[in-house]
Amino acid sequence: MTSDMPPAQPPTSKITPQRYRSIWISDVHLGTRGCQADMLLEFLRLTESEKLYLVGDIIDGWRMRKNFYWAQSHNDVIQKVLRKARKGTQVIYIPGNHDEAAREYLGLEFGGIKVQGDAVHETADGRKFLIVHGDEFDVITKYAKWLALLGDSAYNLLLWVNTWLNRIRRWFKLPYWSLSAYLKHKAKKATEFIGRFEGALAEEAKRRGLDGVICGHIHHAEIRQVQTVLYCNDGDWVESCTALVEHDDGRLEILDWAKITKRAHMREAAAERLKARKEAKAAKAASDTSKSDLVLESQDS
Ligand SMILES: [Mn+2]
Repeated sequence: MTSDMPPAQPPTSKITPQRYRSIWISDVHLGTRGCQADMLLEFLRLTESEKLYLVGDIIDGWRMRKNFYWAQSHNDVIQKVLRKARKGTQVIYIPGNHDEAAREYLGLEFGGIKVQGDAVHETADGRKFLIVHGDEFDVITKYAKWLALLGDSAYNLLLWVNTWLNRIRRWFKLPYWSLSAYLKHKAKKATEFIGRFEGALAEEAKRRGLDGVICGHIHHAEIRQVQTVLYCNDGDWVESCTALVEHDDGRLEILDWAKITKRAHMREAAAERLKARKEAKAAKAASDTSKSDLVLESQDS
């Protein structure tokens, strides 16, 4: 992701603020260009909760790194979280592998934010969940990216690239090589990887005698029953902009913030179009009346 990306959509007024019992976010990657800080900021502004869990990889590489990137919006996210903590939200921060420097401060509290290696959360309906970032259970991290690649339009693009690639290969008298088959193989590996990751985390929850696990790390939001336990992943704020929330009755749900804001913007645009159409109609009606007045006047004279 580069700086010449189109700016994020402006905050919309059409989203009603929501209150939840608990909210889980992870994989924000503040300090990288990929971080969707504006989207997250809007999410934090429009949601409230008793508990806010930061499930790791919140700040990426706060040890000096060459391509460290920091924008005002990244500061704003931190300020917003600190303010929530001041105003009474219980904020629990569980460091991940990209912010592992914070693992030196486990058990401490900063500005009302508790730093912990893991946590156990009890839902309103009495279920107990293990909260961990999840990198401890990961064998190979990078595969998840391939899965996102295989959306429909991306797949069509790949087929097109494949055609051209092989035309070029033919010029060089190289044998046909199927890019899509290669990527499908990678995607299969990704699915296998996610399956193994979910299995390992579910196993850990079971071992601890809990009802489920809530984690992040692989940037893939999901709520899924794995054997006897519930596996929940809150996703990320780099690609998908998702959070996990707990409703007052203990029900867990994934919020797809990108989709929610997109819908709100479409509603807003539709309302504006309707308003413009009404105004045009009213203006036309007004001019019609004045015209007929003119006709009447001319008839009078
Ligand atoms: Mn991670």
